[in-house]
Amino acid sequence: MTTTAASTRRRGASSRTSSAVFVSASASPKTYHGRLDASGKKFAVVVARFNDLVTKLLAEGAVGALERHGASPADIDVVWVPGSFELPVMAKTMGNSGKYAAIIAVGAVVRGATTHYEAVVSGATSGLLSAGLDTGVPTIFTVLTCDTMEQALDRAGGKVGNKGYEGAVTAVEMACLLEDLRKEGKAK
Ligand code: INI
Repeated sequence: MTTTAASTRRRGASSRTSSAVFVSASASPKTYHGRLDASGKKFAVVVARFNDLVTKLLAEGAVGALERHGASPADIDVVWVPGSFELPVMAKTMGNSGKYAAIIAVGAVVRGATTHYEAVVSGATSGLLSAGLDTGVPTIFTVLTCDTMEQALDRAGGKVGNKGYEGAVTAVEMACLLEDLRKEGKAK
């Protein structure tokens, strides 16, 4: 059988001619997905005490998710700070310790409860983003921003689930993904 560039292309194999390079269609990108294996890794749950009716439930959800995915209780540190505004500095300094695979920042800012809702929300949001970027440690944003306490409770184990649990699963996924990429020298 005669092999032409066209027939080679149809079969998906590589072929080089003077005028064109055909890349093998059988080559596929290497794809990474974060495993959900928290075993052997250390995690920090940094929790705001403000609105602790809500944040206590979120923190319990986060710890439950970490343990459920294999983390040892001894490898989980839960650190309480006064309010959501204080989450970033704690997340950043703990992240810089190099001990943690990920940090889950937990808070609840309720609009009705404050005159400086926007200030607290924007401080926590940009501060936690910077903490993660500066330390390179996944810093998970689990700060509820709600209009009412009822909405917050709905997200802390109520009818909308537990965002603390979800945040911890995100932390495990990111920690595993970075671990795998670092093993191959593809992330620092
Ligand atoms: N902190 C919160 O975590 N949630 C809130 O709803 C809130 N309100 O309503 O004000 C709040 N304020 C405290 C703030 O986070 C700081 O602790 C405080 O401003 C001292 O820096």
